[in-house]
Amino acid sequence: MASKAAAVNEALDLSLPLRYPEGLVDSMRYSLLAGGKRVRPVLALAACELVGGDEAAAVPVACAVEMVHTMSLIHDDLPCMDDDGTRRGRPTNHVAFGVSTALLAGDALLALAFEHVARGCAGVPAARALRAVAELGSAVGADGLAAGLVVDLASEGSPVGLPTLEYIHVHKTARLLEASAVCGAVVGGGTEEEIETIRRYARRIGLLFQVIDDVLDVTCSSEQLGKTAGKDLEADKATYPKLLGVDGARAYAAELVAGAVAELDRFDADRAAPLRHLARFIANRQY
Ligand code: GRG
Repeated sequence: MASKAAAVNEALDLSLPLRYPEGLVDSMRYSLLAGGKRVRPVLALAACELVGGDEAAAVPVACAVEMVHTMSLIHDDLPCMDDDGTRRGRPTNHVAFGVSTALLAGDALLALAFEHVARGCAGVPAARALRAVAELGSAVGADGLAAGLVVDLASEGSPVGLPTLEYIHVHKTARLLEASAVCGAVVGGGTEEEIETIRRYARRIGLLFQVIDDVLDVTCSSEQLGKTAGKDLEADKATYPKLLGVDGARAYAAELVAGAVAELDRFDADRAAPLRHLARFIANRQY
């Protein structure tokens, strides 16, 4: 995982050289290269290898999912959204560069993601590259991130039950993790059955990711999480620990990780080891 994340960091750096207009590109690089766990790109690379593909074929989609993720973080932190001052332990993009530049940096990263897949997948059969583009688009738009955030914002301050909470997290968080794995498997040449199995695995770890995020929000300090002090309390937001209790949320997380790992049983055990490990990494992460 560490070596995959290092390869992704290098590819991301190369994907966006500093150029005119420096103000915009600097702001894009500031957030894109700010660290982060690189879970989504690692998922894309590991899924590609799981279906027998060459890791190099998945590097463009791995970079693209991180670009989309970075865009979503920049936009999510804006004053009109979550209004966060800190991200990954440093000032948020709009604090460092101003709101207009941050908005445009997010937009430009979203566009770059698709451009990067279209240009970088030259060695991949066109039908596979097109399918990856469609998968990624669907994960970001009105059936994905944007939908999840709209429902999230609309439900602030009103009581939210488990089905709405699940809708929010499937769309805001799990869809992009799912698309990351599916795009990796698609460009790697997976069969339909393999792609759908990987989709089910990724959907579970996507939800797991959010359940753990919610648990960490109540069990870790804001400093440990690199968040603005006080923001993590967000009294009016529904979370899994609030609806299920911390122990209930942990039990749900255990169920999700077991289900995700079970999906991998149909694959060669050695090849599936990175994705098994990734599921456990997400379940056990402390930040
Ligand atoms: C503009 C079309 C369009 C969509 C964007 C802003 C937005 C709509 C959605 C918000 C999505 C969002 C920020 C969800 C939270 C996902 C999440 C759990 C983020 C934290 O991910 P980590 O822990 O972060 O992987 P690092 O820093 O490690 O990369």
